[in-house]
Amino acid sequence: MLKKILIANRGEIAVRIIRACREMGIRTVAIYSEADKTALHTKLADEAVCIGPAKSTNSYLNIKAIIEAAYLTGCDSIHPGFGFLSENVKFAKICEEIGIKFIGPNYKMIELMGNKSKAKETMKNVGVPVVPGSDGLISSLKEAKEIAKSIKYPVILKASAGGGGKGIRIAYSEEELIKAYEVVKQESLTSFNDDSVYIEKYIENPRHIEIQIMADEHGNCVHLGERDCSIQRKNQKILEETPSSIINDKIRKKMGEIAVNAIKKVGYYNVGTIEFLVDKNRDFYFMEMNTRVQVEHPVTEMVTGIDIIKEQIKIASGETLEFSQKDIKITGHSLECRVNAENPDKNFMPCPGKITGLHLPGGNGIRIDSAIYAGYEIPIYYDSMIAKIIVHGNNRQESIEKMKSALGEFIIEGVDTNIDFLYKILENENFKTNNYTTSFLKDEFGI
Ligand code: MV4
Repeated sequence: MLKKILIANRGEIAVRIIRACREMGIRTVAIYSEADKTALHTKLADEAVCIGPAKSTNSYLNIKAIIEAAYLTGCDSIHPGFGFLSENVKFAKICEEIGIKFIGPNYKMIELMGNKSKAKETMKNVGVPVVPGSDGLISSLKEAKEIAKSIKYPVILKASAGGGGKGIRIAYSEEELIKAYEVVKQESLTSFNDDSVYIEKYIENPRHIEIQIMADEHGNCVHLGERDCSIQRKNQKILEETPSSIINDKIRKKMGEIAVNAIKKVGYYNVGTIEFLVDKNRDFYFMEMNTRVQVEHPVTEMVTGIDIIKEQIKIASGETLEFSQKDIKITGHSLECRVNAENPDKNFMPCPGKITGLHLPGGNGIRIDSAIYAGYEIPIYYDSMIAKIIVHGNNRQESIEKMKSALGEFIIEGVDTNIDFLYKILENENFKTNNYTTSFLKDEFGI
């Protein structure tokens, strides 16, 4: 079993990992920037090392400083959390080269799945349904036009180095395709120094359904059901739930089996998420694979009873999975809402500042993952998410009631938040009747 883990992250996920380690009797080392001297993760860890100034590129993205901190404190492993260096190939590779265990997949898997076109090709070759489109990258506008003609408009152009909504453009006609092609290539070159692009049939108003997988380093793999993450604003998830009401047991079994089979065939290990687009006919297609633990992992924990962070650590310790697919049972329904320090009335402008008053909700089946406390100064340098409310009920209706109760009880003074906006989503008729797609916020709230 790993003995001392450096958590190469901050905020609620760093606290979440420290708590899991504490329960497992594993010592923890936090890293913090100068802006996080008073942060909760810095206080909760057994040791804490300041690794640089506030700016992420000089701290939480500073590979050299983080590796040095791990080395100097005698850590045998590093947990990257999500964001920051969690999908950084160079970081994972250096960990392997110097013998510090990266708690996640092999760096080659991170590299493969980070190349969206190669990821799609790989998944197709191991039996995962993919959206019709180009066979790999497109080399010219001429080729894009020909493929668009055969798959019919609308089409979507995607940067291979993109992901999570960056470097994509939709075209409803050849005229729009000509413009979109140039824009995506230029944008991708600027953002990722790589202008490789591929093209797909555009699926109108899909649902975003993702499958949580977990594999040990001995070839065993299970899936932990799906998460519906369709409620997003500018490709930022706001609310996630499981199970998804548009997925019946037959589709769930098929998606899970396809995902597990693919993972086994590519030789992936640790946790990962395979994202699918589900169209109105309930057909599903591979979208992307995330090679890290996700923000929304707690909803899966609530319905399966499996601690995903602990399992990551056990897998990285070389342990074999203690359960097989038949042991995985989905019980009840879970919802997560992301509470952000932002002002929805000012185009969701981030709103950092000092928390002058705080009361966190509680109750049966109500969990708060956060790193805030009364008097805490939310720094301006990082992500605006300050807490996740996760609820677990016997069914979707009860989960919605619990979430509304928790949102109503959540008191935070000194900063603006999106709590009232989240409440409006839960009261929305189309949300309540599960009649929503990825265009929900645009259709219902015009954003
Ligand atoms: C798509 C799509 C429709 N058809 N691909 C968004 C970011 C990245 N995950 C890929 N995305 C999409 N790819 C095809 N062929 C629609 C989206 C999309 C989306 C997908 C899931 C959740 C939210 C979204 C918001 C905008 C676009």
